[in-house]
Amino acid sequence: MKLTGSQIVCECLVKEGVEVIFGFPGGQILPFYDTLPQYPQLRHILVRHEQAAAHAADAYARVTGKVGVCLATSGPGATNLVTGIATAYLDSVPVIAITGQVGRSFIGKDAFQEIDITGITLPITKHNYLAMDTSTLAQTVREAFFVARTGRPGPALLDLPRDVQIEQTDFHYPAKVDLSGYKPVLEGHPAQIKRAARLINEAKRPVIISGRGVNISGAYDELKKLAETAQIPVITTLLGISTFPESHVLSYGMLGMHGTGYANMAVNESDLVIAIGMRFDDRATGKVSAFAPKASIIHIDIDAAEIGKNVRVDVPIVGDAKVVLDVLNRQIAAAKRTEWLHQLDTWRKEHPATVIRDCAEILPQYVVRKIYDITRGDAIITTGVGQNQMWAAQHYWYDKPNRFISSGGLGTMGYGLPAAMGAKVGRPDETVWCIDGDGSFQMNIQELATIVQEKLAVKIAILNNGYLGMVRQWQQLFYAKRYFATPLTGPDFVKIGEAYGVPGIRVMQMSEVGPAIEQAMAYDGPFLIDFIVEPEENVYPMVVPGAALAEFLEEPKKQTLKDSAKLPVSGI
Ligand SMILES: Cc1ncc(C[n+]2csc(CCOP(=O)(O)OP(=O)(O)O)c2C)c(N)n1
Ligand SMILES: [Mg+2]
Repeated sequence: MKLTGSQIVCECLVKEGVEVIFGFPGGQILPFYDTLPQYPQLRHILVRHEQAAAHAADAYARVTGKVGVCLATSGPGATNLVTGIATAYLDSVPVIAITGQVGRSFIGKDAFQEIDITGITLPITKHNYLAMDTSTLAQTVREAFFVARTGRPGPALLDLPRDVQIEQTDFHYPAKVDLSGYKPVLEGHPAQIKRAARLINEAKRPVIISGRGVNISGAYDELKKLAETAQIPVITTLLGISTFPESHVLSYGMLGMHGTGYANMAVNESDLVIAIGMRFDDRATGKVSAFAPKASIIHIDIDAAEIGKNVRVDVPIVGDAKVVLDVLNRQIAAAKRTEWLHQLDTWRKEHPATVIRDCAEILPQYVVRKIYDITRGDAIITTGVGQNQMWAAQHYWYDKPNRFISSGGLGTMGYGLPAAMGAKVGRPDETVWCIDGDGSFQMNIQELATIVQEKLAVKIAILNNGYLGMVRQWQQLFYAKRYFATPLTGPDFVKIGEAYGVPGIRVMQMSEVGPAIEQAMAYDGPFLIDFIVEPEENVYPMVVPGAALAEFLEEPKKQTLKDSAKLPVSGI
């Protein structure tokens, strides 16, 4: 059967199980766009900026576990994808980016809208391809998907010259992919697993640090089994949030720069760190030389390159978290560890993380808490970057798997809104809230149009502090309060929403917070709330850059307990 290059790509997408493509057209990808209507099973969602296509595909992939696909034209279309591809790369998200390229005979001639996108994205893709040969195109697409989704997932880019999209050739869907030199290892080494089990069984003060790898591999039950059998406290990284129920008695919240005091103290005092699917990012470790000084470290990760990269590791186990934990759990003895858990509970009482002080102004933490209350902890939360992101991490309690969708590694402002779009497309029956900053929201505000056109009922909470708040916080703490280039005006967000067709309200009183969230939930469609919050509120606790985890700063003002009756018995 002879097909065009465009048809071959579409056939392959269908065979790979793709249902949605987030994209934006242009000249060099037009033959492919002209072919898409022949494949109605491939839903195309027209974004308003290619960056949003990449973020939406990324969030779609995070919530579904499938590969997300984004599509752009050559030149500026392709370069607009770059931030989104980098975001997916740093958070290990399987995304396929398809870009148009100038015709093969024009490559290297600085043709109109020609850019070397494979060169540009080489360091931010797991692999990328310039498809110069139509006869091997099907193999290339199959390979790109295989690379993106297997092992440690990540983005792959496929650059399609215009004439390759048009050229006809025989189509054979390759039966399998066999890449010499790329053989992801799923099963951990039995001897190392045995060593790990012995260390765990002997440990007096063990902690588990759970990362996004647990979400990717779906190792929730296995993690819970390990924690419960051996009575080990579970601490998560930022992207490990939602890998272990936060109302569980063994959950001690997040570690790192804005982690709970007790999580950071536990890591500092522990004699064994069991790190699962996490990569010892500097925001998680604090000062590396002072990280877990009394502990042996077991590191379970699917990517061998992560072992020993940032911290010394005593027992490396390269493999998939679910597979490795399943084997490990069979060698774990039941234990009590009452004393150690009691110690953590004492630290939790001394350094509570759930308190929200009384304040005349609306506190952003309170907004997040109310969203938690009203959604009963059941929503998928996407975030911007900055204080809003940290409050969404700290004050919403994630009991169900994979509900926290945020740009961790790259810290990409502008992620929240397109990510909410992608999440809602991937999980249409779930409630999706985008908790955003006024700065972050303005970075991809144009996607309100996509949300309306596609009828995506996402709920938006802007924590409007009139600042690039996290940067202002650093200026306050480390630059003698010189607030340069951080005070920020915005448009009237409610009017902007209305102009796009998204109803919304502004909230300026504490008493209106709950009713506004209820109103958003009751509305059958997208809804925006502009919360005018205390402008100079800070995120605490905070481990300042370069400090050890145990040296965290706490909220200096006197705290009183608000809504204490609603606090879970345990949890962050
Ligand atoms: C694209 C991008 N540019 C700059 C930054 C640096 N940065 C980190 S947080 C932040 C402030 C974010 O402001 P806002 O979205 O209003 O959130 P807030 O901290 O006020 O909650 C900035 C500028 C970034 N993370 N991403
Ligand atoms: Mg702000």
